[in-house]
Amino acid sequence: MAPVRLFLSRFRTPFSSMAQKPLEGVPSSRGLHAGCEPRRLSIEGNIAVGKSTFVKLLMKTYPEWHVATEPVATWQNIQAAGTQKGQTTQSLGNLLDMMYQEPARWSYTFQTCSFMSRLKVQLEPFPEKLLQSKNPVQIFERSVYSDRYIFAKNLFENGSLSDIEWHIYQDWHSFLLQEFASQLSLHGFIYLQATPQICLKRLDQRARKEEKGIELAYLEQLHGQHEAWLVHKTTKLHFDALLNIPVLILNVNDDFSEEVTKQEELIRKVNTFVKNL
Ligand code: UDP
Ligand code: D5M
Ligand code: MG
Repeated sequence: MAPVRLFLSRFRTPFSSMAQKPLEGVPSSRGLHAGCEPRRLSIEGNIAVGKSTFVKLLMKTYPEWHVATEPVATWQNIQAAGTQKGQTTQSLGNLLDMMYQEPARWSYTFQTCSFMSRLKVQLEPFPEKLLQSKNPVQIFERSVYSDRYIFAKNLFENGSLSDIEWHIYQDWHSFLLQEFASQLSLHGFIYLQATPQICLKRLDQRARKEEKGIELAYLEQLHGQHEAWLVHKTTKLHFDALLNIPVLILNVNDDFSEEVTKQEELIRKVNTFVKNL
């Protein structure tokens, strides 16, 4: 429990019909979409709000979409550089755990790692199935933007990143995103919104061992960051391309993991949102 308190110190288908042809009726020429350029969306939301569960629902409903899940397993098992295929891999440690145990020591390192892994995922060439698709859609679980405007910003504000770390972080983050701007563009965000209390309940239920010291106050901070960025739009952003990206806000306080009616309601909203991008 104790180490996570450091984070707080400075603060101050069921849809068989939908699964067949989910985007039927989409006009074939709508701006850049025009049936060829993939629409790229990121699913955003607090820890344990249900992003991975939601992504599974999307995969079931839209098997032709391409989904990139968050590389948590990579962070839990950092491999030594140069480990070749077929050789015994050398694990250097569980960086997710290290960050939660000693935030002031490992938060900056974690940011370099999470950013690099997200950047690589977002830069990967479009998979063949997407190129073949009439209405291609690519989904990411979080993005290089939530890394900065949710986590890194929050870690700075709660004292886990020093002034100099935050400065250096922002410098390379801005530089790299400008360099790769054309390949990183997103067309929409889907924000899964729930109270921090619901997230804590789901976090306890998931019981990921690295997260057992997370307290409600940390989820409240992250909730505030999401609301400021995606709802109230008060977060200062540094990329023009981010300013006008549409945001679909889905309230997921009610359980949707088993509830077919709730799932149908969410998918209907996603369908309308994607059609209009
Ligand atoms: N979960 C739930 N009801 C929901 C959504 C999720 O009980 O409506 C559970 C899910 O089964 C998991 C936990 O909440 O045990 C966290 O969900 P997930 O891993 O999808 O959250 P993420 O961290 O990816 O947002
Ligand atoms: O997020 C996976 C876990 O990783 C969760 O404990 C939050 C943490 N995470 C993800 N990105 C970051 C950054 N950039 N900094 C700090 N912590 C991060 P989940 O919500 O469970 O899918
Ligand atoms: Mg997840």
